[in-house]
Amino acid sequence: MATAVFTPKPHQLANEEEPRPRKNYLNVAFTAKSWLLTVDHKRIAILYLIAVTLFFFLGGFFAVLIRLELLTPAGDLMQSETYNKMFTMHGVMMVFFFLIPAIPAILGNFLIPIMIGARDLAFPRLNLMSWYVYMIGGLFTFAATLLGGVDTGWTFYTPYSSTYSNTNVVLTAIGVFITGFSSILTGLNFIVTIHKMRAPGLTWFRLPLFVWAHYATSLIQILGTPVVTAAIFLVALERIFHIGIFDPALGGDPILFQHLFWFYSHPAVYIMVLPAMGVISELITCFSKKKVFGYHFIAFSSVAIAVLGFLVWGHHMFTSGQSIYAGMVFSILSFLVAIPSAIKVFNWTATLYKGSVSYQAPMLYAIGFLGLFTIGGLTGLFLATLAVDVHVHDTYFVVAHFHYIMVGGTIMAYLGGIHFWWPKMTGRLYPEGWARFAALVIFVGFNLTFFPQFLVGYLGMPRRYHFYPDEFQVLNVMSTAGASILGVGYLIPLIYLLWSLRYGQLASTNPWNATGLEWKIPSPPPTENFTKIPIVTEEAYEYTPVRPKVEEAEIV
Ligand code: HEM
Ligand SMILES: [Cu+2]
Repeated sequence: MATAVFTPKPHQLANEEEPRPRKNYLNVAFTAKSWLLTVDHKRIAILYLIAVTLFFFLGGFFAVLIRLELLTPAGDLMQSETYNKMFTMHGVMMVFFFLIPAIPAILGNFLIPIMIGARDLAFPRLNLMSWYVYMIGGLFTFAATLLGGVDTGWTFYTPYSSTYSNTNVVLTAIGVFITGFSSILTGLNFIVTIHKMRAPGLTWFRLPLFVWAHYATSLIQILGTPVVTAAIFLVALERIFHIGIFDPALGGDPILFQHLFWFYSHPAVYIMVLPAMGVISELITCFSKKKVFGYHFIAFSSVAIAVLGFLVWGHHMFTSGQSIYAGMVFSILSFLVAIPSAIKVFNWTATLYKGSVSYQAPMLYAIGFLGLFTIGGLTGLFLATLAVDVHVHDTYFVVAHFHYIMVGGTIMAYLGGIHFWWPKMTGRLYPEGWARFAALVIFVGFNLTFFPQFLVGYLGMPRRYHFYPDEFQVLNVMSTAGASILGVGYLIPLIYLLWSLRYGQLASTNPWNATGLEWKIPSPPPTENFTKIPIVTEEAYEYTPVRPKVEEAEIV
């Protein structure tokens, strides 16, 4: 099963003949110290991979409990207070400890220096520090979980979070606060690296689109994250010292929190999805063997999203009592932010057109992304429509919308990217048959879980309740069944990827026959990436067109 797809083609044999360098970044040293004090961006990426995977399955564990509770209309599995903690810890783990770091800190860290022909990031020690900061933040939040959890929702809305909740709000807030710095430091590192360390000849418009997407993401990380960290810090301050910031009784304003929170957290949704878009650009071109359609449009749309994303936060507050005129402006601006995303979807689709498309596992994830992200984005427009949002705000319709984008979009791209670069990162091929099977299971499980939530939300089921009227049960049972399939779908790659570390076929330098500097150095790369810094002479994605040659031959 696995071998069929990877039968080396003649041009790959040339690579196979290259002697495998004895020393690479993985086998250069084996001690725990050599890992925990490493400043190699590739090793730091692996540290993130391990930590982020743990948080993903921890967040997933809470999701399982939520879906089990919602199997029946009665709140029979847990108390409502416990249920509130379940969805809060699910959201906090998934957003702050999985979705935000996943692609930038793992794939971005590993690939950006290599893609731009550099030996490391601009500040390698800062990079290691980011990981420690992330881990310390994670430990605080994990401690809050062990000590009984937190129940405010991942949005920490005041005055509940600042005044009334008697759960571990401060500990969780400190965890999220600390982790914010890790994100800011990573963004800073990427921006300086991309500006300063590109190889000779690698102009801005020769950069892989993955790098453009991370550049735009980094802008949001350094401009937006400080705002949410400050807001969460203020919640903690008010709880501890009773300073009146959000509590009206003390002269504060609870809605102020929502402004501060969403000023970051709407752009933050693009921290989660822009890197995913970068991955998709790489996958679609490689598996269509075609130059990307509209390179400049895709590159600039990333930056446009980063800028416009800062102007729409009020669409989360249509029902908060904000002025109707503010609502109208935020509504129009929200429609605008959809345009650059749509441009990307059109360009990816146009790249597929007349490409020689092959359907290996990473491409299956990319195609899944296209469909699911489109549904997520279009339903975002429903929500951006003032009148519609008044009806579906805080219903399962919203839950379905953001899961289509965050799980259907970001996680699909993340898994596609992990499979695509797995041979580069580990030097081993994963079993292709199993990978395709898992991609299919995940796609089916995902849709069965979240599509019914659009319907049940539209019918009026509110989010964040542990019981519901009987008439919603059928749709909820479908959702729980889907979640079980999805859960199995996520476990399969975990198993075969670990298996491949030992038993997988050895990977050649360029198993996908892809362009890009990362495919010109050995798998796995040596610590210094490049023995000689490359000189770049061509545009990105110079795939030799396959079709036209055949046609010419036919004409002759
Ligand atoms: C086409 C672009 C998008 C538009 C117009 C849009 C619009 C909206 C609107 C209006 C809401 C508020 C709904 C409500 O609370 O009543 C919302 C919620 C949400 N959206 Fe989007 N969205 C878009 C893209 C995204 C993306 C890319 C992500 C994530 C990667 C995302 C994640 C979320 C989340 C997490 C929430 C819910 C927050 C909460 O209350 O917990 N959205 N979206
Ligand atoms: Cu938003």
